Amino acid sequence: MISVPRLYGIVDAACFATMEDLMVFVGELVAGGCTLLQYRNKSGNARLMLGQARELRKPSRAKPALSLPKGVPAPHGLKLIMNDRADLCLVAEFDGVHVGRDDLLPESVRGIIGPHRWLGVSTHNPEQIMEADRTSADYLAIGPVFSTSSKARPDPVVGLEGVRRARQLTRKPLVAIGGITRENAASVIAAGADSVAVISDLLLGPRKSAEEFFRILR
Ligand code: TZP
Ligand code: MG
Repeated sequence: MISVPRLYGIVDAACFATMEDLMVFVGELVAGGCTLLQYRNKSGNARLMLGQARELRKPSRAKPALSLPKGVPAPHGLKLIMNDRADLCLVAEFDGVHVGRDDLLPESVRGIIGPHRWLGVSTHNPEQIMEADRTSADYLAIGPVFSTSSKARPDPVVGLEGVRRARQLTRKPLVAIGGITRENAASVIAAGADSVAVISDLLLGPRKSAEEFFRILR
């Protein structure tokens, strides 16, 4: 079973005017203690996604001296998860993939990324949690916990009750997402989530924000 850090930062390309802005944001998050990041780009432009993903992978590109078995990703200080796209995860040498209802099925993704990379699956209700629990997903996401303006056509809000119910239905690491801030994050963890995935509340002062999330969720 994997261990997911309390804060899972989401880097949504739509939030940045330039690649430099995006990279500065990521650098700040890492300085604030973030070790798990998801790259999310809903533009539909695969070339752009791959270019940005490769840039993201660069700073911690150092490979270990020992040779690893085939399919075992090199250990990087920062775990990078690709949203939606298993193919781009492999080409950009990311550490995992996160998929939802409109993407390849979890087992199809597993077939592409192999047994070692992380696979995350979005869920929005008890049926989806039970279904995803039976897959080889390494962690499940539940949400939106609160209302969010960061996602187009979000599913209905599940609230803290939705997190509690999810916790009862799976032993896999549970990542809560949607409208989570430093104000409400402790209540989300108290409801049974292992980690909070955040877009908006990291954008203004990412380093300070990440540090505060870690302090609050210790
Ligand atoms: N999936 C469910 S809610 C959401 C995603 C990608 C957006 C989360 O962003 P924010 O700004 O932290 O509410
Ligand atoms: Mg998706």
